[in-house]
Amino acid sequence: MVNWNLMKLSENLTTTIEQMEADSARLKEQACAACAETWEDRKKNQTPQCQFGENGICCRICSMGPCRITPKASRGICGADAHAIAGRNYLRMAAAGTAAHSDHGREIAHVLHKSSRDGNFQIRDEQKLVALAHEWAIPTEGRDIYDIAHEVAETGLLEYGKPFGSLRFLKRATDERQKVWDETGIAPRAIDREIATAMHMTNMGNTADAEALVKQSLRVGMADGWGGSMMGTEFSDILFGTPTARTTEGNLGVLEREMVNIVVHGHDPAFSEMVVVAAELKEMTDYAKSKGAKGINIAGLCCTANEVAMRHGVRMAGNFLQQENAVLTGAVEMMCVDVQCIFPALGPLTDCFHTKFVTTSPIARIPGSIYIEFKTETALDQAKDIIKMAIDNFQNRNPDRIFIPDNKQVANVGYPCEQIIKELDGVTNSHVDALGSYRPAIDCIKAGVLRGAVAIVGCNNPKVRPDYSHLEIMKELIKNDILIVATGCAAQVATKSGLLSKEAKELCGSGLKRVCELAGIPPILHMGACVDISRMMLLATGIAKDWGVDITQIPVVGCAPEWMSEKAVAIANYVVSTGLDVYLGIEPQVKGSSQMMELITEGTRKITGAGYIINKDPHELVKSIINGIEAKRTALGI
Ligand code: XCC
Ligand code: SF4
Repeated sequence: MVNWNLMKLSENLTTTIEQMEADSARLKEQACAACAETWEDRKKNQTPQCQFGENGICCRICSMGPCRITPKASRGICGADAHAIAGRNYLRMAAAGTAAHSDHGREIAHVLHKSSRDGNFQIRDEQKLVALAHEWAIPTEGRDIYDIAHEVAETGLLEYGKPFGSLRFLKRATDERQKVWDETGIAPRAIDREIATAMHMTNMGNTADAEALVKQSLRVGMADGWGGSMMGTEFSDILFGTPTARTTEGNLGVLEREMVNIVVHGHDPAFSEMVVVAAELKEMTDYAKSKGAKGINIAGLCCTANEVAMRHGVRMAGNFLQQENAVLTGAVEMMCVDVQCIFPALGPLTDCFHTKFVTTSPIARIPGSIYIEFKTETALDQAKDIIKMAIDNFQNRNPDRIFIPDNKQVANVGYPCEQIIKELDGVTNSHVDALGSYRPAIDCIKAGVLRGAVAIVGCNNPKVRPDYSHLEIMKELIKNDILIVATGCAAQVATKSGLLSKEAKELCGSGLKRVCELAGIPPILHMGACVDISRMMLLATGIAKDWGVDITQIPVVGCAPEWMSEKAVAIANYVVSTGLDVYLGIEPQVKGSSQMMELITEGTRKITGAGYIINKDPHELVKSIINGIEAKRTALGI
């Protein structure tokens, strides 16, 4: 376990957006000095952006096209109208997002299937494994734990392609939800089946009905949230341990001038876990010292950061739009990536610096990188080789080209459902029966001490002022006694600003502040990576069950202020399917179709009881979130 000398909280409780931007501006000078371009340059070159794409009304599904909808051409050559085209594009985004998350889940399932007592990957959470085996009616009595693990993994893998039935995890939902999913026909079958169906439906000459396309978007999203993502989370916990609360730090200030800096970036924890383990070996630190460094500093980026922070306390260098900044410090010996959210720009960018760029997955092959295909059987040795390569690169730093911003903040991370329940036990002693339930939180909500909870998730996006929307919304919500759970790059914004520290309670309304004090938690609970939004679905389900009301009734909603990835479209669809409203700060690319806009904001309410609320202005958006939560409270009579 990493044991950092954690910094004292800065005088100002939070690192402001202006301070973050000042760091970026200074790093931009580093880029200029190295003749390197960054996303800011490319964004300029892409402006103004194509309005056909922006509005979702360009179709290139067949080679009669591309067809674009204009005032003089209301239909493509085949006759598809704006609604069909925007709807098909939207469904394809949801399907691609589901494919990404679910394939990540599948990779972890394969790692679990290869786990062994004397191999590279072992079982760290036997309890969770056995519980899942029971849930899936897999025998455990008198069996070796690895036999159980392999059967659980195989059963999980079959969820991807089984010919009959719906997904096993759906049974975890409330009875009310299961009924809704069955009756409306959005209960997902095999995961791959839903992705294939989405691709088939959107193939030339198939579905042109926007409502049917939206319905399949919900269904394929469900295959992600209650399928592939949930499996990714469960199996990662079994293999690497269910995260627990721990203290770490975040922002570029975690990079160390005197140490070999290795940044792990991407999503799949199987690989980054190995790098973290290998970096702690004495032979590795000795080797680093022999090369003049004080040691090895592993830092995370994007969701990989969340994964290793929650399980090891590894410090977080930042989120999505900060990936180039990490290289621009001139102090990163190696950027080591697995899958998803990796800028191809890292190839040419690392060429301008001494940084070695290592890709490890056949899913993410990027020109300008050193490709070392990660294999379960040889994982630890490969991790050691990679770390040695980084250490050897330490001497190639250009001391005149190093700038590491000072800014970093303390972050309390690691709040999966299990941990949240544990912390809640501290809130009230009045309930003898409160142990192991969400009832203390429900009581706080009923009493009005907490008004509700918001799950803030997703990326940052140059379509808006990056990180600003996140920050404004987070600050306003906690001020209004609304607890936040966060994942992905949203959680990293909270990290960078200091909002994940326990001292951030000072920025809360009096109710939330009291809850934070009693439970010893920060006002924003870090639940992990993007796949861990499945944890949030279980959290909302648990609250609804303990409350005894429908999930659509509880004052809990989702919010993605700056989303950009197709994965976010899949997520938004399963959150809505689960019965929770989703507040978006970036418009889905369907504006060219009035039907699609109506369907995603209102139409889905008739199917799942929830929908999107979209507003690009963060101050307006947060107002509507608060109003939405208060409306749910009023409807419940609290
Ligand atoms: Fe990627 Fe997951 Fe988005 Fe961040 S938040 S930019 S998807 S790393 Ni999920
Ligand atoms: Fe044009 Fe229809 Fe082909 Fe799309 S499917 S490119 S609208 S002809």
